[in-house]
Amino acid sequence: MSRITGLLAEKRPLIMGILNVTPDSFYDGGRYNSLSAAKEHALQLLQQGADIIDVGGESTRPGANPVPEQEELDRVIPVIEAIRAETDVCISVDTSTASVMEQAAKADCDAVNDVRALTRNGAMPAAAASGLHVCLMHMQGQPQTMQEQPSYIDLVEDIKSFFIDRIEACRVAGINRKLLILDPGFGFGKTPEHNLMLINRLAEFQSFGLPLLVGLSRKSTIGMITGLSDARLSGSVAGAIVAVSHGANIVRVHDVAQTSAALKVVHAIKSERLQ
Ligand code: 8Y4
Repeated sequence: MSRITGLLAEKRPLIMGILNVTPDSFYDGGRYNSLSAAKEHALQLLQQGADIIDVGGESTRPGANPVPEQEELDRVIPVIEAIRAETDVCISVDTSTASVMEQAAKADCDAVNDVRALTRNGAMPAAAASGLHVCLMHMQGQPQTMQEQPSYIDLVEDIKSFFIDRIEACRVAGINRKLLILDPGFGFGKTPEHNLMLINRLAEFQSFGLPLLVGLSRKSTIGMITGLSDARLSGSVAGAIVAVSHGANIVRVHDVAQTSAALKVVHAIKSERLQ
């Protein structure tokens, strides 16, 4: 059994801790010190209760520029190798790039987290050959333009149709359905109202019988509600609690310690045990 399948079988919400290795974070992919800083950050996330470390070298913020392939490899692969040399923790690689998926699999990564749902050139066969888990995220449009004019006939039904198409494409490529994870893509080509509806109606995506992942940590919709202050942390934790209550199996977060404590309480209440 894969590490991720084993964790999902525990029937508790899992925490995916975000490890950014972009130049706007502390790690620039070049120097030893920054590699060791990235590794230390990963170990800190693990100690705070992360079940999965999500290593990403491409910024997908609205308006961000594409990253050259070699630069993405240089940022991400040494960090995955360094984490794996220290621990058995689950690692996902936040990438849409085929060669990054291939090299990450060689470095004993566990999952591909692709905001483009394996639509880039070569990504589908690379993910299939890797044998890794795949998170298929929904995005309307492209990162550069996705927030210009988001529009849906029916938000949930449109995203479900997208999942049907991508699950079928994975089947055709030879990816075992048991490896798939679905994510409605909070903040990716959606208005704030769309984002709130996604969390409110998250349980409708349980019809696929696949694990659900949601990432709302520190995103602008949360900030618009709470104000751009410390309150964004509480707002993100509140969102994670509701997402889990509505069926999320994995939450992707920056603030692992706080989210972990909150979700432990949620789980204790649901099971009426202190754990
Ligand atoms: C502050 C910090 C404000 C970060 C916004 C952000 C998701 C994801 C991202 C997600 C999955 C982000 C890579 C956007 N979001 N992967 N990745 N699901 N599966 N923005 O929601 O964190 S990056």
